[in-house]
Amino acid sequence: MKRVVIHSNGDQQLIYFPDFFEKSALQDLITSLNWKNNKIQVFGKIYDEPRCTAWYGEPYKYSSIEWPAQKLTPLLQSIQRQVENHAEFTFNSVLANWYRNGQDSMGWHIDNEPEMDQTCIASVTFGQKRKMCFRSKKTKEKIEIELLDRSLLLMLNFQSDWQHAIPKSRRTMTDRINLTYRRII
Ligand SMILES: O=C(O)CCC(=O)C(=O)O
Ligand SMILES: [Mn+2]
Repeated sequence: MKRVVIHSNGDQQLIYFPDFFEKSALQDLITSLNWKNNKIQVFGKIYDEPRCTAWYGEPYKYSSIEWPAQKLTPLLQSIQRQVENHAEFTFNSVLANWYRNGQDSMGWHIDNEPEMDQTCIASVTFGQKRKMCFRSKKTKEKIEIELLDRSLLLMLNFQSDWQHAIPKSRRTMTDRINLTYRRII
């Protein structure tokens, strides 16, 4: 299997597998997950979050959104097992993100909530390829990668200095589903 080291600095690593899954699970995930388009508050104003999301696993809270415990679906469990075999790490939760078009996006952030194990976050892509951007707060270094259909990106100890984002695009784009497997402690 093709394995690309995008960034490596001690135990801080970004490892990309462009062709990780044989088959795309895009349509099955669109139809089987419990999608929500949440409202978010930015500087006191309420907006629709620019994507749909679904959380499975341990109960979890981020920004103003509270997710109750919800058992992973059989499809989410089967994808998790394939990822765990490669990552040599076990996960107990997954955030699913559905970008419906080029206007759906995710702003700059770090997945550094205290209850999240930051050793390994595994990010799976099905569907439309999208650009993912990283920037280091310390060195101002930037990394851009194109996340392809059926790919896996492992972020190892990558949540302290580096922020990441999925920018909007003016190109015509169709559905992309991202699954980020995490371990909540
Ligand atoms: O859609 C992606 O690839 C990134 C998702 C992400 O950063 C997150 O869910 O925290
Ligand atoms: Mn993230």
